[in-house]
Amino acid sequence: EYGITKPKGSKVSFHYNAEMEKYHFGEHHPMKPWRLTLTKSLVSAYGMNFAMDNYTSRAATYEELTSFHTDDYIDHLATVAPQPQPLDVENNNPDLRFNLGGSDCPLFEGLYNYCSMSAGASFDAARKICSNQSDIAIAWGGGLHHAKKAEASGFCYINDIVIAILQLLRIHARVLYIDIDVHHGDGVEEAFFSTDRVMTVSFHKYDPQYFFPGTGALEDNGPKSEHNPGAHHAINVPLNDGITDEQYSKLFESVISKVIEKFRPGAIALQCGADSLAGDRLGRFNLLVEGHASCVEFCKKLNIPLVIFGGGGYTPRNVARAWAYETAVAIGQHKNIPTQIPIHTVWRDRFKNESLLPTIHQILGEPRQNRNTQKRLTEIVQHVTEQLRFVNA
Ligand code: ZLV
Ligand code: CA
Ligand code: ZN
Repeated sequence: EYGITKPKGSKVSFHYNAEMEKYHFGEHHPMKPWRLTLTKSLVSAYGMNFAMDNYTSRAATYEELTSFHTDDYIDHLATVAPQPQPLDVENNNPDLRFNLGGSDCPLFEGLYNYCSMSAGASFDAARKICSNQSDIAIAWGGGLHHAKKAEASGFCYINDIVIAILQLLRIHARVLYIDIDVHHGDGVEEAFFSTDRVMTVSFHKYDPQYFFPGTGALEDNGPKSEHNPGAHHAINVPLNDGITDEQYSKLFESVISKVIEKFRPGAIALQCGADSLAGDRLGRFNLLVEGHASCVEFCKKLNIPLVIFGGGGYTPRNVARAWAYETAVAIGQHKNIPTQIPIHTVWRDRFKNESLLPTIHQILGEPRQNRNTQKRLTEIVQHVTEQLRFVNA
């Protein structure tokens, strides 16, 4: 279909397991695992699988999960029984162990299997990069950046990204982590806080009082002690509501090109949370699919081994559009595919006559007022440049 063939360029692998779709966080919870079904079906409808190596990912093993998490947390996660939702929406129920069972991280049927599936795909993706069998490895079911060593947080139970980066570090001296989810990538930042082998860069909406998780200020760049190797290795790009494609992609390119020049990573881990798109149920930005995907395009052009993860994204049809288009970017076909979504059974009713690349007026959900000034964005680039003066790779 559409003349998609094996590319001469990058070798791309796609890591996916349809089992993840069947789990539910609860009726009113914004995280909908079936957005992965929509993504997969759009990718297939365009025939993109013919240009990739497709793997049915497996569940991560106990050993893989405990490469980052503590044994007692994983033991608890594996055995804890689902329970009715507590009424306490403020999430300060004193009975919560490991922050499980509140409204952000509910206990649901099959939770352990869901988490280990997500981590399994990301782990496999990283291994394909390590063995040089892929140049780009895609795991849309991963990207759960808030999970801590012994704690669930913000819809994330297992930090598949940290587990994948630990694999990349077996082969590569330095790994760059980039996070374009609208939320701060706090779990990944914290996990590699004390090492100079991982640099983390998160772009996010920042409002310490009112926007989750409240961390990730411009001045937070790792341990304050100069004797700690992790100092200056956390980069944060705090943004306000309504940032546009043009501002965001320019900012992304200037920050990331400076980071690459200084840090010279052997591999890149890119979290592509789609809640930074316009109209997202939880997000605040005005990005279109093109602006979001320009980050993937930029990373691909660097010709550095790349693992791509999913993450947030709460308006499922927009999530599927972005991740399908970014899969096309990975295989180098985004300029060739028709923007009219192909008629395909799962999509027939949902997407008929809709574009893969909706404008700000067509995208589902309302755009926000842009509260990002050029002055502030320039200050951000300046601060990042100054931090990088301390980095020697
Ligand atoms: O996209 O939640 O604001 C990666 C990711 O980055 C909070 N949680 C917590 C902190 C105190 N609150 C209140 C708890 C609310 C629990 C229910 C919702 C239910 C319906 C609609 C929205 C939410 C919600 N929860 C919106 N924002 C939150 C955040 C967590 C955001 C996690 C983002 C995860 C996958
Ligand atoms: Ca982010
Ligand atoms: Zn998010």
